[in-house]
Amino acid sequence: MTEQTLLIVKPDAVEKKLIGEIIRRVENAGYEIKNIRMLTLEEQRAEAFYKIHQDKYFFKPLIDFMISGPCVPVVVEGQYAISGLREMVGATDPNEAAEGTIRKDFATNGRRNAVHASDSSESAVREIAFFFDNQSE
Ligand code: 3AN
Repeated sequence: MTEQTLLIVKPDAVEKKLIGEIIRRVENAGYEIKNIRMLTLEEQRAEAFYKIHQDKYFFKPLIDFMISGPCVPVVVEGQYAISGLREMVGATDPNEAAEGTIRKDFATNGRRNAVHASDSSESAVREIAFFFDNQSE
């Protein structure tokens, strides 16, 4: 089944000049890049994106990190892209991420963890629309 998912190259990975390397891995795995942009999230937009985590202890530092610099949202398409990208990305904490995953190789810790990838088809639809509908910013 062909699916689309949202990958975000987070501010830490942009700062480390890893945009190309991360996208190369995704393309080498057989996926197609369907859309891409670079932006710096405003605080309220970041809070809206991570609304599901608003009561968690890590919410404020997560938001501060996500607005700290530019990020690169990417629409990725391919067979079972949602679960496939989650597998390529690896566990939230790089210490728990499998060998060869993007977070194992590039994340600093559970917050500065290089990338985001949608965790379900509902999230993918919402997150792609969040960054690529009504693109006036
Ligand atoms: P994932 O991105 O692996 O699906 P989520 O959705 O549970 O992780 O969490 C969203 C983001 O919140 C993570 N990518 C990470 O940046 C941050 N986060 C999650 N758990 C923690 C934690 N225990 N400490 C710090 N930041 C966290």
